[in-house]
Amino acid sequence: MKAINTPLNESDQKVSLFIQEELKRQETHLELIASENFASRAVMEAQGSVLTNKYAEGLPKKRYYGGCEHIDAIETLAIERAKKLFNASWANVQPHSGAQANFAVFLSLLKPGDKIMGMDLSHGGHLTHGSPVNVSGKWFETCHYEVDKDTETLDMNKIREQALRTRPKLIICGYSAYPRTIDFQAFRAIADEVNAFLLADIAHIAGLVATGIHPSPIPYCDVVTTTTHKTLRGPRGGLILCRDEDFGKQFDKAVFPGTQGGPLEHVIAAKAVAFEEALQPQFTTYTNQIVKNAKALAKQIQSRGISVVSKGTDNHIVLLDLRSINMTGKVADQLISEVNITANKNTVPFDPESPFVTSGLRLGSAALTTRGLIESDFEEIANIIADILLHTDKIEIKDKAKLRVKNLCNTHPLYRESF
Ligand code: DSN
Repeated sequence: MKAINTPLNESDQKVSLFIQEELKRQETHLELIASENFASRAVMEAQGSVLTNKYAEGLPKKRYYGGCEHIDAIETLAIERAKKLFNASWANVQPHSGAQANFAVFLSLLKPGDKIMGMDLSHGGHLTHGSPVNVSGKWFETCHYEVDKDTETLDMNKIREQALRTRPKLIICGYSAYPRTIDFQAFRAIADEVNAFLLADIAHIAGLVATGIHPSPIPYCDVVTTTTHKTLRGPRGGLILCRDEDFGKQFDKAVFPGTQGGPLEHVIAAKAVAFEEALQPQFTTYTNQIVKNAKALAKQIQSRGISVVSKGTDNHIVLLDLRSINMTGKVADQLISEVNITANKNTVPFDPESPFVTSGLRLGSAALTTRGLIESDFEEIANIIADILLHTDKIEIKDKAKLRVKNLCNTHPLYRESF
């Protein structure tokens, strides 16, 4: 048999084994990382297809290589589905990631030294929104807004005052660890007042936006970026959307040749599949359940005496403030991982700890909702986490927690057939 026809488990047993081990890990652990989800077999099949072989710089019908007729059909389908899903006039489906999507927007709208204003990373913002360690913080002047100390939510009056004082050229809204609804219309009013562009990065809430569970930024923002793999449940990748086609053409150029080379057409095909899945009524049922589950988790964990940032959630994120039980995020992360629950330590607003230690634990409900868990299951998860964090020295509680996790995993199988 020629090497090109040899299946992975014969041609490279090491890689094949590691993939099988990772599948087992995903099946036997409770996945609460707020930015993760489980893509469908159809999405993964498209992503693992022969499309990976094809170079297709440019856009459908405007390529630099021959042989793009099928690629063009696929990318056009992805673009049309993305526009329909988000009610946008224009879409670019080529960004390799959310960070790449944001970088292309910056290239298009800004010059080095211009000022951008985004949420502070430790309050829930993102590295690409002006962090000093990211190109967005190195090439642009930055100023950051924070959440209000008492409510731990956005205070639009304070953000307006800051924008009037600092006069940014670009305002960024949309976050990585903010559990509450974002008022895009209020951001638009501020951007208009200071003559700034407005970017919404909806990487986390894209699935909720697509289904109307969270208000859409499209009518209010100059441009919207997102990833496709979080609540949207597609392949790992990025997407740029806007309502002005002429503006969109600028973003096209900023993606290629501005910041990227050959598009990942196998990923674009998988995005097309995921967008079609998200257009189905069952996906709205799914995203509704995501929020119901997060609310159940937040309520139950608070009833056990563990504080939650902003005292609840409107989306898929529940951010525990562990100062309420004198614990760091680093310790909590370790404790829950010992009973096969996966999440991540995270700063909370006004965190006294470093980003490596933190005072918070970020939980998300999207992935386990895909596995079919409902509110009562999330209450059980809240109780398992509380038992573990409140009784760190009791080995019998830990042993029992592992069994409770195993039971939830067994009763909600992930992929029903092996790969
Ligand atoms: N890493 C993603 C998250 O966890 O929110 C954002 O880039």
